[in-house]
Amino acid sequence: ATVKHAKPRREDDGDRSAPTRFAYGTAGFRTTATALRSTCFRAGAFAAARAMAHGGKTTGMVVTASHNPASDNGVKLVEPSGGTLPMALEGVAEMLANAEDGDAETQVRALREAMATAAPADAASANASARVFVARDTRESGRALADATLAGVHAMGVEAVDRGIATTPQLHYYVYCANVGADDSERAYYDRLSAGYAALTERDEDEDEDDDHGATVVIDCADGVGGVKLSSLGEAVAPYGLAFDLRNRGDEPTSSLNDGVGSDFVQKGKTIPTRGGFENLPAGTRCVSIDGDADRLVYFQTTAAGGVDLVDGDQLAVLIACWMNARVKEAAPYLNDITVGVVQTAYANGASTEFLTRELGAAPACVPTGVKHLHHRAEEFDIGVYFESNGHGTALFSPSASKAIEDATVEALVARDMPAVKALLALTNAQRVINPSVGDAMSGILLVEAILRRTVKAPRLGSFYKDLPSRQTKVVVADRTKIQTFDAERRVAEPEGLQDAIDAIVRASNDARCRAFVRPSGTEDCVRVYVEASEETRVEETTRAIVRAVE
Ligand code: 16G
Ligand code: ZN
Repeated sequence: ATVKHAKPRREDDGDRSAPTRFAYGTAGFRTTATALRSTCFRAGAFAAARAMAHGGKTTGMVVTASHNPASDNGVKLVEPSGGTLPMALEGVAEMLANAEDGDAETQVRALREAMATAAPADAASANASARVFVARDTRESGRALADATLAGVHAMGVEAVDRGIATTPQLHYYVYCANVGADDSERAYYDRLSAGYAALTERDEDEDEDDDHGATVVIDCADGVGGVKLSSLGEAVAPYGLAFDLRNRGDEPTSSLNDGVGSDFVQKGKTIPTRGGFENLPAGTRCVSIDGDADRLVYFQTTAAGGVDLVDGDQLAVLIACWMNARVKEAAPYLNDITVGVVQTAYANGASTEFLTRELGAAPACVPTGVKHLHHRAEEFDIGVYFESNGHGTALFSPSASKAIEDATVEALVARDMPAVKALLALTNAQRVINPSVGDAMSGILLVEAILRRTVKAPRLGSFYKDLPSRQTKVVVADRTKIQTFDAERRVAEPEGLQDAIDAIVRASNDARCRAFVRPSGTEDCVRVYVEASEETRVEETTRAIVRAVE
C-alpha cells in the first residue's frame, strides 16, 4: 500500500509555495491526526532503525498528542534506555518525516540498506533481535496511526509489537524493562509501583495504627487513558489503604478529552475541571488532574468559594526535594556527599526558586522549556528533582547515589542506627515508586501520597511558600521565529532592542520582585509572555506594556 503524505499545518505564513515542515518540536511530531499517517509510517521505520543501530534492542513509539485536542495526534519516540530521543537525532527524524511525498516505502528501503551498510557484520543479528513496542492513547485516530507505525517497523524487517493502549510513561517503562531483562508486562508495572508504595508507607510496630486512616484522592483523568490505567493501579494500591476516586474517565456520553478537564486546563486557568462533579466536593478535598497521556500531574485543593488552591509542578518539586533532602540529612553519617538538586524552567514561580535556594543551600538549575532539557540536567545531580510548573516532572537517582544508599543501609544496620536505617529505606522505597524512565503521573501520585502519609506533621499541600502573582499571555505575531532567546529563555537576543525594552518596563514597575520574559512557543504559532510581581496590578500593567513591545 502506498501511504499518502497529507499536508500538515503550515508553519511559514510568509511564502505560501514553500513546503510545510514537520518539526520534532518540544515533544515529538504533533499535528492534526489526518496529516500524520505517513509520518507515523516513517517514524515507525526510524524507531526500527534505532533498535538496529543499538545492536538489536527494543525501542518504542507512542501515538499521542498529550494535552492537545482530541482531533490532534502525534508520535513520541522511545530509546532503548526508556528515555526520549537524543536531541542530536531530532534532525534525522525530521528529515525522514519531511522527505518528499509519495514514496515513504522507497525511502524506508533506502534507510534499511543504509543501516545494513553501516554495520554489515552484525546487521543480520541486530535485525533478528530488534523490536519496536508501539502504544497509543485513547484518541479515535490512534488505532489507524498505530497500524501505520507497525507497518513502518515491518517495512524495516523488524519485529513490531502492538502494546495496545498505554500511557506514555508506561510504554517508556516497558521499553526500559525489555532492555534490562526485567518483566515488561503491564501487571509488573502496577506490581512495582504498588509494592513501592506499600513499603514506603509501612508503619513500624511502635507506631500508632490509629493515626493512619489511609487516604483518598480524587483524580480528574482528563477523559483520557488515565481513566482505565488508574483504575488498575487503584486496585493494586487499595490493600495498602490508598483509595482513588476517579472522575472524567472518558467513558460517558459527555466525555471529551482534555476539553475543560485535565491538568493543562486546571493549571492554566487555576480553576476546577468543568465536569466530574468537583464543585460538589467539600472544601479542602485533595484532588489531582492529569493530562491525556498521563505524563503530567498537578494537585489542587477545592476551596469554599468553588475555586482551587493549585499545587503546581513548582510546589510538587519543593515537596519531593525537601522530603528527599531531609532523608539524606537523617542518613548523614552513612551517606556522605549526596546532594539533592532541583531543575526548573523560567516559568517557575520566583517564590519557589527563593524557597528552594534557602532550603537546599543552592539555587535550582534553570533550563529551557521542555522535559528533555530538564531531564538531562537532572541527571547531573546525585538526586535530581525536576518539574515544569505545568506538572511534567519526576525525581532521578544517579546510579552512584543508588549504590551509596544501598551501602549506607548496610552500615547503618550494622551500627543499629535505626533512624538512619529508616531514612535510607525510605530513599530505597521511593526509587521503587518512581518510574525510572520518565516523569509519570501515576507514579507521581503514589510518591506524593506516600510522602504526605509518611510525614508526621503532614504539610498541607502547597503551604511551603506563597506564589507571587503571575500571568502568562499569548501574543500572535507575523513570525515568531524572529524572537531568539538565551540564558534558558530568560533573555531575548533578537530582535535587537526588545530585551532593552523589557528591562526598561520591568525597571519602571519599581518592584524588586518583578520578573518577565518572552519566548516563542515550541508547540503553537505564538509568542508567550510571562510576568510575575509582588502585586496583581503590577503584573497586569507590566504584561500590557510588554505585549505592546512585542507586537
Ligand atoms: C511540550 C512539552 C512541555 C512544555 C510545552 C511547552 C514535553 C513532553 N512536553 O508540551 O514540557 O512545557 O511543550 O509548550 O516535553 P510551548 O513551547 O508551546 O510553551
Ligand atoms: Zn502529556
